[in-house]
Amino acid sequence: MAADTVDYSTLIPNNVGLADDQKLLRALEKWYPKYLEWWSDMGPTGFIAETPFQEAEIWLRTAVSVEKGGWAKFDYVKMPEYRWGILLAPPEEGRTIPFGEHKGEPAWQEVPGAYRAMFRRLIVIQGDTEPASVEQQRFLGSTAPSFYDMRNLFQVNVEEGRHLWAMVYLLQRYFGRDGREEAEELLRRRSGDPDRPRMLGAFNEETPDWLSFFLFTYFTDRDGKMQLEALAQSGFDPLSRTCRFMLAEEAHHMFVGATGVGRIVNRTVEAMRDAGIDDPHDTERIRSLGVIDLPLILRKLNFHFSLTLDLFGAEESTNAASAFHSGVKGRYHETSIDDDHQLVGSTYPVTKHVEGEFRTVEVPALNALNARLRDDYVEDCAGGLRRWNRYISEAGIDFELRLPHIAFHREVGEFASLHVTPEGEFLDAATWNSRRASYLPVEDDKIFIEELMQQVTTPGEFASWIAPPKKGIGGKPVEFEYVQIPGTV
Ligand code: BYC
Ligand code: FE
Ligand code: FE
Repeated sequence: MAADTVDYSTLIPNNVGLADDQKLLRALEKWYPKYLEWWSDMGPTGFIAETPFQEAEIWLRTAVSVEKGGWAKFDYVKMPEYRWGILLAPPEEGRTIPFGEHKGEPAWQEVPGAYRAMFRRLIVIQGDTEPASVEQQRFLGSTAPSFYDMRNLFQVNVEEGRHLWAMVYLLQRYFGRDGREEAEELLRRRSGDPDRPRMLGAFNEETPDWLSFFLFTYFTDRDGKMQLEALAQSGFDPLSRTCRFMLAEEAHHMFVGATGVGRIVNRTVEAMRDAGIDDPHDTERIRSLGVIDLPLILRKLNFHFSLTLDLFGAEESTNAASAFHSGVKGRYHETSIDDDHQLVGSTYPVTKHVEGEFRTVEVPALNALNARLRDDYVEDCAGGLRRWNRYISEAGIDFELRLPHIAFHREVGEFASLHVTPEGEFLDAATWNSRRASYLPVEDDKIFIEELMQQVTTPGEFASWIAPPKKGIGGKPVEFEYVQIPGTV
């Protein structure tokens, strides 16, 4: 079968020839019911009170091909019946390893023994984040601002589920018994559970409301994009192809975040203008309009951005150096970088703190790969902010959404436990803490948002705090019934 056609004849749609690999097929079919059990325990829940919400029909896209353009098909689907498939981007003929000490050698079709532990760890970490995000978002349906948004949430959720499948395929196909055990563990850990937490910090935090959800998909899914781009460079070809296909889905997740925050900002400035309010800090009056004040959006942004920076690991890392040197994990846009792709003996500028100030220090480039990917990430974040700020300035309001300094509110790496303001000023702990409420969301903000966010389930209608999107999705208009509740049709 051609690599770009997907086989739907097996329980698990795939373009990896599962039908011809009975052992693997059996392992995956054994894992499937456990996955479904996890989905029903930890997936979207309670989004329609008093009805069997698992029966709701959602207008979802399913990947049916791996060709660029036209890879997805839209239809009504009950989420538990979603066809989670195993899809790899088509192989690149004659692909060679693009970086590291094996640069120029043919890409590996099997895992080299010497790098097995490294690959296994990175694949498990990648796999762990996917179900974690579904767990974090599981209660959001019950406060969805519209059916359009609820559908987008569920689209993100089923695709994060598929991303878990993608990693589980690699584990079961290439890592034998260890891989099968890891695949089970991926279903056992739980976001925020003190006894068996998810592996990375940000994935144990709550995503309690829709502003958080949109900031998460804008900032944290974008870490996903950067990490997948780096893994897509890998010398291990099946990993590379898997990640390349995941990136096609990832783009929609960030679209949901970028447009979601943009629509919130839009609605706020529109309501302020209509009420004749110029001062973005006139909190009480702005909130009484049923919209979210811009300073609160900024505090939430500060939180999600700083938490996501921690996901890049320590600025200087020997793990990252080994992964690159061995051909396991590359850089963002590796093949378009103009250098020797080996980095032995070259340096990279890293911001560090030295005696209460920031200094740029040249460090060995191999050790600075986490810092470099983070720098690329920060640059990639800028586009959305430019657009959001344009909405604000066009409404004649004097306010700017800005990314906080990279050292603000960090728990991993060079800046962990420092007390730095969003503007990058060093403070002592007491002063920083006394000003915390102007940097990060506080209890009062949480209560306000919680009260504000009430579910809206009339097709085409939107909650007071968010503007409708410019257009609908999957070929349908904004007022389309993206979610059909059983018993109502
Ligand atoms: N929390 O040498 P270092 C996504 C640990 S998001 C807790 O700097 P390294 C998605 C680290 O594990 C993308 N622990 O580490 C988004 C290490 O521990 P051990 C997910 C942390 O390996 C939204 C120690 O600290 N994919 O897909 O260079 C929705 C030393 O650190 C954290 C990946 O991350 C943390 N934040 O860098 C759904 C790709 N940071 O092993 C999905 C795979 C570090 O010494 N992972 N530690 O005990 C990696 O590439 C790397 O593991 C990391 C860390 C970049 C995460
Ligand atoms: Fe993902
Ligand atoms: Fe994602």
